[in-house]
Amino acid sequence: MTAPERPLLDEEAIRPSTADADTHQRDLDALGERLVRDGVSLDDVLDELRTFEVAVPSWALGTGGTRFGRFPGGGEPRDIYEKMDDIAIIHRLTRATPNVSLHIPWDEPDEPEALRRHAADLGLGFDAVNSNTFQDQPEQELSYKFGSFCHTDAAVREQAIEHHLHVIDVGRMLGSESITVWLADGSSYPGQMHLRRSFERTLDCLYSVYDALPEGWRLFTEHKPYEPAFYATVVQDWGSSLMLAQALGVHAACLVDLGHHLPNTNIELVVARLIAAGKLGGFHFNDAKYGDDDLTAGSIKPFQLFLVMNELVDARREGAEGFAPSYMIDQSHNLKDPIEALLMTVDNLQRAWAKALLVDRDALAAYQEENDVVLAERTLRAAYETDVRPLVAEARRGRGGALDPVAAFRASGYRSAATLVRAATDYVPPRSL
Ligand code: LRH
Ligand code: MN
Repeated sequence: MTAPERPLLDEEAIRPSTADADTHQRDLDALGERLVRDGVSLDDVLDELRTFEVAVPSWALGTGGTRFGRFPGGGEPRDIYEKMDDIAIIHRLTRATPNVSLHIPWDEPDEPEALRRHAADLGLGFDAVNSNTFQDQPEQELSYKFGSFCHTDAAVREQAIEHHLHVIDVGRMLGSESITVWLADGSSYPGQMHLRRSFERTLDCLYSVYDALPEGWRLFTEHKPYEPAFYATVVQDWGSSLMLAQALGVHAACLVDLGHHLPNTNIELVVARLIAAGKLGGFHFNDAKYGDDDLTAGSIKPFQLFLVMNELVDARREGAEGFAPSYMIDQSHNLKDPIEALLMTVDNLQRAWAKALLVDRDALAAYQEENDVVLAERTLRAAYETDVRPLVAEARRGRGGALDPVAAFRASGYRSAATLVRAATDYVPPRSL
């Protein structure tokens, strides 16, 4: 397949004006002085900040929608190759998104090897691949209406296992080393499904997938309280996910989607528990006000995002056993330009991570030991209330990225170029949406 003409990013747009560069340097120097006063080395924080990388989901580059409507913008990617082009722009501007998380069959490549080469040309690789037994595909024999791994019909369970083995196969050809299993399986009415048998059948099927994992691969189980099941979801909460990961074995771990928690759930505590169990496999970063809203990470509850990052930096600093989470985004962009939304997301994640790096952990530990509630809280807040924008901008600039990715993207005219190149033919949504 010949790669179609591609919209290019005007490199000039990334270079900051002299005025912007001067302002940035002044802000950075001022913050640097403040950090030195607190005994923090700017360079050490910058080095640690530059280690933060997050994978972009292949399903978030086109306009998302709800059952009520979808309002596509112009110049949207028409296939997985154009999605990779757009993700390369996000990585060019943020220097923090070198990997893509692919959803199958939504973005299944006809030729995995060709896609792997295209990605490599763009400096991109692949993080976890995602299975899909929450929709029936046109050529599919048996329906997942009443579930997949939890289904009472062994033939349906077998079909779902086959799908997961196929997803692993595609992932292996792309160079991925993990699979995320989110199951929509559940019931919407009391009595509809046996609550223990359905879980046992699910675990039984996962054993078959686990046993098929290639060398070095990991399997992530993703919990979710409801939707599309509205009474009981088989993998409803972190406890159910942990039971599965512990039963499966060392190569299984739990994935935390921030939007998959009932209101007022203390998500940072869930993260701390999974770290303690050595079973924190990774994240789907996003934000939510009510349900699984898939909004821009840090846009609704930035303090909660900081508290989650605080648990991660704390575990990382301590060298917690088996701590190697995969950071991935999972969002749906109904209103914002998908690239701009993802640029904002990466910036918000980098900021939350930077603030967590600034927590004076020795002081905090001492106040916690002494049960000095006020000074313990103030120590955490001091880091959260630090304006880390110059730090995050410098981390990007130091790796050739943009000081302000959204502003650079707008100035680049990439979207209007894409609209022309992609011939205004509306984005062909995955057959399922
Ligand atoms: C389920 C979920 C899951 C993906 C899907 C796109 O709500 O979070 O991670 O498969 O969104
Ligand atoms: Mn998710």
